[in-house]
Amino acid sequence: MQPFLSVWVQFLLFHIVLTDTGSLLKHGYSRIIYGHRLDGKTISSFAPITFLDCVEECLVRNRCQSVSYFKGANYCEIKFKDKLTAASSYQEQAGWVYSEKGHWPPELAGPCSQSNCSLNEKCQLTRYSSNGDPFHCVVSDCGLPVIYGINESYTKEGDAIGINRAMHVRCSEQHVQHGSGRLVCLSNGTWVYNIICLEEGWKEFRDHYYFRNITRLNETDAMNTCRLLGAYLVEIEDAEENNWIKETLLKDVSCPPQKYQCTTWSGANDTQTEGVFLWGNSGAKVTYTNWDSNNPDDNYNDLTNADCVDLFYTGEWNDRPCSHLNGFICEKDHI
Ligand SMILES: [Ca+2]
Ligand SMILES: [Ca+2]
Ligand SMILES: [Ca+2]
Repeated sequence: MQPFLSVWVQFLLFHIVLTDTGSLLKHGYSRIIYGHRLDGKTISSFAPITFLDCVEECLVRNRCQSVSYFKGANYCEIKFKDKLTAASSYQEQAGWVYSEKGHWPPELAGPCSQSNCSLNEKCQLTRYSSNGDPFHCVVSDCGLPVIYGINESYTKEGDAIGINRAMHVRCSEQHVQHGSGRLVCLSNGTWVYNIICLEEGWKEFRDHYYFRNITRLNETDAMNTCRLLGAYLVEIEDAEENNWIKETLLKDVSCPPQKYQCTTWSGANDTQTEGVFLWGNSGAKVTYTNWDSNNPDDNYNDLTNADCVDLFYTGEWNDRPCSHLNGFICEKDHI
């Protein structure tokens, strides 16, 4: 009697779940919007694929919000936005259907409805599992690229943020663009890109860009200001770089004979270990130095530690308390 009962219960359960999903499926179908598409905002696209499989591709990704499907070509685009979060991209387009993830039963994704994959991952069913897990998570997209100075609204047909897909970006109006603007999403989920956006006034030397800011800030605020510009406090690797900085960026700075009064922050400090100077952004040990003959002295009016490094207009280096207010030089790597 027992086995029979068990089979019967299973049958009943299966029937209930199926019927329930069936009615929810109807709910999903009833809320499809015909003749509409969300333009752009694509994670990935698939063809040929059935509409229901398209919805499933969306359901197994945390980031997916909606799908746009072109019936004529069985072409599916899964999107990281929907018509509420990207209203201006929601358009009338003949032959397309628009549907939102929330209108479909999560169970349509099978065991993946129970997954806790990250935002940039998708859930995949495991066929031959050694540890019994019915699914696993794999990287699915690179997320939206974070690049200083780009125009967020620019997109190109076919752009997508999924693995092995490409995006095209432009710099915003206030910036000068270097590079093609093409970005490719690598299989490890990171972007490799060919663009750098700079304000007027940045100068190029050996594949790096530099800008001298005359606002006087303490070292921490100077570093943070450089970071807001997608850059870092200058790191000087050799005599050529030091010399170029002196002749190009410091040439208008002069206050003889009081050279201590018009110094400029570099990115070096010995905050961690006295006497061991590191570059603040990369963490690399300072190898090339161009100390002034009386420095470093770790001394400032006999009062405080001098743990940050600034530059005299002569190009020579001095150690100073990091709280001192100085102009500063930001450096940015090339593409
Ligand atoms: Ca450098
Ligand atoms: Ca020191
Ligand atoms: Ca000093």
